[in-house]
Amino acid sequence: MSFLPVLAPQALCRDDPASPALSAFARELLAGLQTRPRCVSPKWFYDEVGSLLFERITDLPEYYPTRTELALLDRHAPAMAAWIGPGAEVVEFGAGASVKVRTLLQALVSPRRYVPVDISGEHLQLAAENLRRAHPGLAVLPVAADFTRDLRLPQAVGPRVGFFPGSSIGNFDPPQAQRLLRRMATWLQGGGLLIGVDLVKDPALLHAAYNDAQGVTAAFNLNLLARANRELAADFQLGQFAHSAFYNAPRSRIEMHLVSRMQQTVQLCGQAIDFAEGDSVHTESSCKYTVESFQRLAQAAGWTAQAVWVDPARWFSLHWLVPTDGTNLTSFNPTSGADT
Ligand code: AVI
Repeated sequence: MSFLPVLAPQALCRDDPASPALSAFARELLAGLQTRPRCVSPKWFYDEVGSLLFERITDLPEYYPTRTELALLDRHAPAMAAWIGPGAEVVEFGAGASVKVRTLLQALVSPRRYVPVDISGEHLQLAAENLRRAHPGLAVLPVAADFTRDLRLPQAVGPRVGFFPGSSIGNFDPPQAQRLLRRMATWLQGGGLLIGVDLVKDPALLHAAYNDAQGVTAAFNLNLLARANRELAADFQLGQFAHSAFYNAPRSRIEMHLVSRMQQTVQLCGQAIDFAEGDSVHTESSCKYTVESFQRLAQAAGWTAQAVWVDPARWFSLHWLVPTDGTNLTSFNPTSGADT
């Protein structure tokens, strides 16, 4: 189901929150609920249930990013492939079901290998098998890893190109995003990066995208608490928390929160966590950029924008970035710089 070891809940939840026996999820959730303002990383949304809920979000009429980005890929994949060049090794960060990369792989000239990286190992193996069937000649080497922490990639077999679609970069605040982009430059060994970035737009459209009529986004947000109940034997009453998503204009970001509907105490890993009515847990930020503000961020992280593709409504963008220092794909050396 997830990357967590299969252990009884009590083994994951000893009384001491610093205990190494606590799962990473338990440790981070406890720490996030004990700090002020309360805050938990959105990466914990994506257990099996959360990943399925996210797939449903991408099909919602209000959630424009996925279909807009797919349309951009469909339309401009040949131009993207021309920038990337032949014989590339494509490393996808947070690959999930590896859907978007298919259009890109089809357009690329003789891609050498596809390396999907994802936190969820099981999801990854399944997606890799599907992709091998769709591209019989392509080597597919999945890497199960939390790239927000560390990443060890196999030795490169061709010029490395990063693919980071979906505007997942928006789920990091700008300083974190800058750090992540810097680390990607190291992992890509002088290769380029094709990255999807959601754009600033009418707040009403943004509000609708994160407050859909069917309540799928609310279920996705609340699944964080449901996951704690399933995996950590916590006793969150889901009906006692409300999904809240709003556009924070000064920070150009959608914020998602879980808000306590009443005063209550929740048991989590031997700790009693108190909530007053209206107390909120910040579960996700989704930062929106202009083309220029994203290019500035990328530049501060050592990347230069060489090309950008934007849909006619200017809702979403895909950027082709190369390292500013000039060591890009043409200087690829297959014997240097591999991590393993
Ligand atoms: C994965 N990420 C880019 C999505 C977003 O839009 O920030 C996650 C999401 N959260 C609510 N709906 C979708």
